[in-house]
Amino acid sequence: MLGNYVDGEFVTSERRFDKLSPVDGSRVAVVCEADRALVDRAVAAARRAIRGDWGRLAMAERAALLHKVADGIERRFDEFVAAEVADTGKPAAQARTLDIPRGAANFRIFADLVRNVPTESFHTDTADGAGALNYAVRHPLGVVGVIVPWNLPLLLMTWKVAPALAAGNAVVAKPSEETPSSASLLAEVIHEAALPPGAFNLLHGYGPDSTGEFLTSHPGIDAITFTGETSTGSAIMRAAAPDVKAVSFELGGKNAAIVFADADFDSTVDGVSRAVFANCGQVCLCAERIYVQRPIFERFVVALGGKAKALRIGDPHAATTDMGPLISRVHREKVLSYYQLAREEGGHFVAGGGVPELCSPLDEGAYVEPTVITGLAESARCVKEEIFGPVCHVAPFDTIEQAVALVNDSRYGLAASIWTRDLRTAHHVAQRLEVGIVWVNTWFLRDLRTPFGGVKLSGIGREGGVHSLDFYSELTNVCVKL
Ligand code: NAD
Ligand code: 6OD
Repeated sequence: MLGNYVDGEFVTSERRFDKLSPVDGSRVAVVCEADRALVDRAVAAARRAIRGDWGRLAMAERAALLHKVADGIERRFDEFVAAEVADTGKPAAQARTLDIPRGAANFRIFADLVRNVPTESFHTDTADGAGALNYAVRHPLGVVGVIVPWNLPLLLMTWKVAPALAAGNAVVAKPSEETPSSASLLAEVIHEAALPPGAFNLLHGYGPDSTGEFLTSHPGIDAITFTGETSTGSAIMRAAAPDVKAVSFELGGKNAAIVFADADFDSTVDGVSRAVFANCGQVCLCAERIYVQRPIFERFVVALGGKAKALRIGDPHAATTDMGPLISRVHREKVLSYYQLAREEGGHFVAGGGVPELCSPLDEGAYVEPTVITGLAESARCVKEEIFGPVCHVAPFDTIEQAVALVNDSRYGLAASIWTRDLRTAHHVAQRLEVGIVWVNTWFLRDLRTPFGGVKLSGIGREGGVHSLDFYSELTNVCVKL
């Protein structure tokens, strides 16, 4: 059974729910749902921690504790991999190379960063000639509510918990109801690292009318950092409004890739295939719109379709598996409804479009076929709306102007990738795209010091490096008359 972690103790609760495996429908865990009273306890414990032992720690002591958390994740690496694979069905190889290493790296980078980021200072002239000195000092925001989704559970939770703690805040975090396991292990590792009670609290539960809503509307929370769907961000913004809580939002996307005719063909097909199908298409940065310059359009479509058909779908523990299931049967219904919609909208299926035939027990899982579609109008819902599955639409373009206009014709603005050998074109186009992140000849290559976030419906604010510290702390300017 997975309990909540409040004030340095693991606590159960009356209400429980089952977490089911997306691989075969079996029960992965029984999870304790935190009710309003437990949310109150967690928030109160966090407040006490800030005023008590946690708040009194020197920055270097805090950073040392966060390094211990990173070490703890690495010590229990295999358990984290098993937890992440059990909850999500993602290939174990991916959990080993991406999700879990990033969990540890997130703690290390922000522990180091917080000790190395200066604050500003200005000398001001005054009439008497003596002048004044201004300098800024950083303070934690207070109690930070962290709400994260299920697609990269440990990576996304630690991406927010680590900088929040590094900046001296106390945290009350809620993972997705779909992915409680690695978050519970993280609570154990934080407990073993001996962070003062209340500095980190973990609550399990759902969103609306459950733990998520109780947390985000709680008057004792000073700020909310959220990753998830845009519509959820909107609901959380409403919950945050009465107390004017600070918010940082990393939301949905309808990301595009632009493939120019001069691109290195084979490596671009590989790169775009990864951008579409990684994690079964369930990365917020995945590309669902591919624009290919006309001279190579037909050849590219055939090659990408071939990549989709060649992906080996199956047991996430098998070394040969490239793609696991979607997160749940409910999510599969959503993705399949878009496949059906694409048919009705006149799309041509180059690859996929249905459910793969798998043997028992995987036939009870949430598997879908990786899918490549062409021929839809730019106004089609499948081209406009985020599907969050292993699917893309490929369309031709002729000129740079046209490509830029197509990519920018979206209510979302998270990420894009550009594939070309001509760096002049790459820079020119990259700077005109209305997105937070552009990759050139690569995808999802991360340097954790860089700004990460989206424009339009894809988010509010930037995290990463100093931008995380800017969100998770307040600056006070001190002006000293000399
Ligand atoms: P979701 O919005 O349904 O849920 C995310 C979290 O919010 C969960 O923990 C959920 O329990 C909680 N929640 C739901 N309703 C709530 C409410 N009213 N109040 C408080 N909490 C609530 O998202 P999801 O389905 O888990 O994740 C997929 C979505 O996340 C996609 O849209 C994807 O693009 C987005 N995403 C964005 C980024 C990014 O960095 N921009 C990263 C990962 C995922
Ligand atoms: O790499 C990151 O820091 C990050 N936040 C990735 C988000 C991926 C979305 O699914």
